[in-house]
Amino acid sequence: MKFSVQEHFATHHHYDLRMEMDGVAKSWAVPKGLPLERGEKRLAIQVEDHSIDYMDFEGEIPEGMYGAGRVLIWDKGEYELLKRSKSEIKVKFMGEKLRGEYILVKFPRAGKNAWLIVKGN
Ligand SMILES: [Mn+2]
Repeated sequence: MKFSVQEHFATHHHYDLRMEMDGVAKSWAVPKGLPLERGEKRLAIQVEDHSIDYMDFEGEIPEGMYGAGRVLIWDKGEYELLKRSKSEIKVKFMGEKLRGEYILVKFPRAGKNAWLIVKGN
């Protein structure tokens, strides 16, 4: 399965993590970017599923359209799904920048679609 992280220069600069799952790209907006140090946590807001094709998109979303601004691929590669439940997704990323285990856990305190992404081993 593949994943990608798009850097998105929208009104609010953020990163979009996308993971191929159930035939779609499950997607999270990560305002501060993905954690790179073990134990580091970042807020990740789950957003609507995207098409798998969109995972490779780079370019300019035109002014006036939702998400207007430049999109760049920040990282991409394969991942391995290690565990998945309603409230926890554990993966192993094999990208250029993201490598090793990452755990997404639901974080309802920060809102209905809020998760934390934590870098594991
Ligand atoms: Mn975005």
